[in-house]
Amino acid sequence: MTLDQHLNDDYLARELRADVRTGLTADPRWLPPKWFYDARGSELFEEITRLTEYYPTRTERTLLEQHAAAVARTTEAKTLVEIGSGSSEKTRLLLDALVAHGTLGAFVPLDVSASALSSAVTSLAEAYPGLSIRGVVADMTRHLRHLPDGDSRLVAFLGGTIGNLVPAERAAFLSSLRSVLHEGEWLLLGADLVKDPAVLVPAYDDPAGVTAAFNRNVLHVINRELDADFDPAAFDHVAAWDPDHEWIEMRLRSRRDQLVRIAALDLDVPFTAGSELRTEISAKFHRSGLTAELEAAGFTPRHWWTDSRNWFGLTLAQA
Ligand code: AVJ
Repeated sequence: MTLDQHLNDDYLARELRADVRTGLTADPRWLPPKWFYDARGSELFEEITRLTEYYPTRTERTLLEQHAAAVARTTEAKTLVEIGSGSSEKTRLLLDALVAHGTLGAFVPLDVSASALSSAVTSLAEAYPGLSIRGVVADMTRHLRHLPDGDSRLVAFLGGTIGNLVPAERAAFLSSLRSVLHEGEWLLLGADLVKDPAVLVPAYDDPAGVTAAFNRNVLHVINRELDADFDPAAFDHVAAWDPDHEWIEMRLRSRRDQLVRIAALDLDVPFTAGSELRTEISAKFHRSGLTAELEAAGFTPRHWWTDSRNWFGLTLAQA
């Protein structure tokens, strides 16, 4: 078992500085969602996946339970690559099916969070002693070229994380993924589907306040890493459905007029009461739109699975 660090501390630090400067001096203000996931943020996300209101994780898990064997039979993959693997908990369903099918030799989880990845790699190495396991700490939007080459690879991109990319980023991501795959290799994509906002909004604004804490965590990250003085309690958590873009937008809304100092950037950021900072989009899809995006990137969708409520979609596409 190994862990490849493509994101050394220096790279991460520079990237965070650049993102915070760009995002907090833009109008409207924004921050990329990947900065949620320090150790605490990854823990809070795991807690979100257990909330009653947050249906995507358990819906996708049920789909994987039902269809992992078909994925194994169809792909006969020798290597499973998981992008944005986090704790790799649902991955066990795929690993079990591929091991049972007798083809799998290697697992390559890739994630931006070294802490989530190293604990996942440790526990998976114990559970699957016959597999070669190689964790890759990398930013999926930039470092796909660091994916180990292989043949018969299946790339799993689950959890609906594709929805955290805006359309142009999605197109770039899917094309660059296609370009590192050989013809005939596979992508298993999990995507959250458009549904009643009365279901969507509580999934991103739970009464227990776990998602609010997850959202505010990015301010703690900036305070710690960039010597800033955000008062996270001075920001309200906002989750809004945008019907035109068909995405959920998470924001932090300033409760009062305040000036935030980001010492490491020598930057002062004024917030007026009610002004907002966008921290995440979580796009929701229709089958037809996903198919079109996959085809535009050079993939051929081969299978589509959804639950009885049509809440979440799993699609298996071939390069
Ligand atoms: C990382 C894509 C699975 O967008 O639903 C959960 C992150 N943000 N609650 C999502 C998230 C707020 C999540 N994914």
